[in-house]
Amino acid sequence: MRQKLEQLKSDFTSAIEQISSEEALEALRVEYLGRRGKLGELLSGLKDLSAEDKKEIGPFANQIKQELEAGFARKHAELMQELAGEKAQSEWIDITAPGIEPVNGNLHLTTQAIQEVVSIFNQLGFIRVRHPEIDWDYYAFESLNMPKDHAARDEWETFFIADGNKVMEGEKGKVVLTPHTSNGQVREIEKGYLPIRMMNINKTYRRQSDVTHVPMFHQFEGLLIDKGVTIAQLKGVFDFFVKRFFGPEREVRLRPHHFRFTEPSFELDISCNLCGGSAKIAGKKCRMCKQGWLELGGAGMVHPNVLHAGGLDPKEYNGFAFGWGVERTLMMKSGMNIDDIRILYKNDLRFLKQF
Ligand code: FA5
Repeated sequence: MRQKLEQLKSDFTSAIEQISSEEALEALRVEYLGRRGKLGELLSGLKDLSAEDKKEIGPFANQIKQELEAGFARKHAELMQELAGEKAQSEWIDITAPGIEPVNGNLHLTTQAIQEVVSIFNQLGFIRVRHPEIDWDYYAFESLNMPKDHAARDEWETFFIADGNKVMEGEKGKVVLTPHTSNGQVREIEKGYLPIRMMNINKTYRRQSDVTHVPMFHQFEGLLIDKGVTIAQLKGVFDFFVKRFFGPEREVRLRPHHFRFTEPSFELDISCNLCGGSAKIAGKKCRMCKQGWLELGGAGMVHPNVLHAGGLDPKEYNGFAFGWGVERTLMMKSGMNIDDIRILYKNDLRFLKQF
């Protein structure tokens, strides 16, 4: 029995040396130490020994068992360590290496300008609203004191929607792509909340395309209606905006003009940022402004007929309104150096990525 046990141990010791995987080790464990393993089989012969032999072989058999178990545990630990070493090699990552930067988009210049305009006018209590971008003739023209067939409408070079009334129910004339955001004026008054400090910003459309015009552009329309509103307040609002948007050095001027929906009316020009107000670049006429100033928008005191159209009594309420082009305004920001408005919508990433 003693010899058999010693033989078993030596077989186990040489077998375990050949083992190189966890699975093979487990198989060896089952073969020797399992319930029906070689050691168990040998020990089942103990019962046939004499009491004296049992006394001697019993502890020896126990010692062999412990040695096999210890050998198994040692090999197991060895294998685990090898495995961890291999993993460390194959799955190594350098956590200090710089990451891969995700491709980031950025807001279009026009959107950035709109956000800035909104935040400046917010400080004066003007709240952004949205009125339709496709609207009836009534709001775009008629309610603004421009009766049907009036010559003033020609200036707006408007796109009309063929059969527009088939898609928009209503009795307010033809359907147009709004040529200006002034369609929001009577719509805002009709809401019935007074006083009004509206900032309507939207896309607008006209049949025009050259260095200072695009067929689709944006306007921001301010409307203030209250009691006892003055032109001085309108000028104050412009000064506030211009200083914040363009900086303190830039010059603006109000020029008398004529709009059917304001009386008196003005246009607002800014000293051209491209030629520095000199009207010349390298001895040639500035192709952006041609005269040192660029028109940014129109303004004036709301015409009594417009107040009437919205259901207000002009003897009680008055106000001012203004509508500026967003693209022109952003182009005139210092340092912009954009000499053709159409570049904004050419989808040229080399240009757009700069902002
Ligand atoms: C108007 O559209 C008036 N509704 C403005 C107004 C509002 C006057 C409220 C009084 C009271 P005007 O047609 O001048 O006015 O256009 C205003 C501004 O929109 C222009 O000064 C210019 O900055 C911009 N704009 C007009 N047409 C285009 C265009 N095709 N492309 C880019 N910007 C344009």
